[in-house]
Amino acid sequence: MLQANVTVLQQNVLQLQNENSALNESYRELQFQNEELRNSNTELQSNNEQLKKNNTELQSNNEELKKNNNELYSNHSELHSRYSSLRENLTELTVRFRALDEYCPVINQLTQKRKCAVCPENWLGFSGKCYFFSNETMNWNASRNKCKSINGDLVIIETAEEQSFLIKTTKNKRGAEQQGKYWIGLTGHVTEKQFVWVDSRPLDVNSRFWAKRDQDDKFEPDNWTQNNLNGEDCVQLQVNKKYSGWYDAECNEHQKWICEAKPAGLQTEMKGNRKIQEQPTSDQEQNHRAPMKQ
Ligand SMILES: [Ca+2]
Ligand SMILES: [Ca+2]
Repeated sequence: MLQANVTVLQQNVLQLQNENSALNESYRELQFQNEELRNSNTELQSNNEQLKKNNTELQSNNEELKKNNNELYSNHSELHSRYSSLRENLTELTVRFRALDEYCPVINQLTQKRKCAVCPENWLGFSGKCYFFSNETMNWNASRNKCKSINGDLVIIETAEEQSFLIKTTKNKRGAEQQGKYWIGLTGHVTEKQFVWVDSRPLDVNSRFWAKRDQDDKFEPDNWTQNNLNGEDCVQLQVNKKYSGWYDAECNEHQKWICEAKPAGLQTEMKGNRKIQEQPTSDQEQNHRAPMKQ
């Protein structure tokens, strides 16, 4: 009996020993897990600190951006208002610069030196030259002599701009129904084939503005011989209802005339804001060119 109890006790002790071992094992395992959790916790705390720091930084950045945005918006408004004001200045300067070029053209491209034109009373200034439009009528020779007597000569037309200015001015001068006809400084006296300006230069083929006739849409010059067998040796600028430009005509016709002269030189800076007439626009009807009749 005693022996049997000892055996049972021994078995119990063995079992308890096994259980103790298992518990020890579990304890070690729990200690290990506990250690791991502590580490994780430390790490999470550190991450949390970092996130808090980042959040503070982002908030501060956000404030800064808001400030910058407001500043940019205010700069934009200011720039927009300055831009509008500059545009206004540009428009005004463009008008004034046109006047400057017309009355005081650049005479030296290198130094940009300008010379201002001063035209006599009743003469018009354009691009550094002075122009006189007569009200009387005379033949071509007498007209030329009149121009020479006032230190000029019949007009020599060199550019499309000059042609446009003359057309525009004669259009403004003529009555509603009246044709405008003006002698200019071009003749075909020497030979009909070669027109020559009053300064003896031949007509530049790139700068000629012969008219297209209103009645038959054909171009001048035609050296019309029906009225005079000598034909037509003198040239006039005509402003018609449809087309305007140069016509060859009989030199003995009595017509108005246009003189051109150099202005009195005055080297000065332009002062004030002189209001001037607008530059003539390029008007197609003023620029018809025809090959010369050979
Ligand atoms: Ca000229
Ligand atoms: Ca003719």
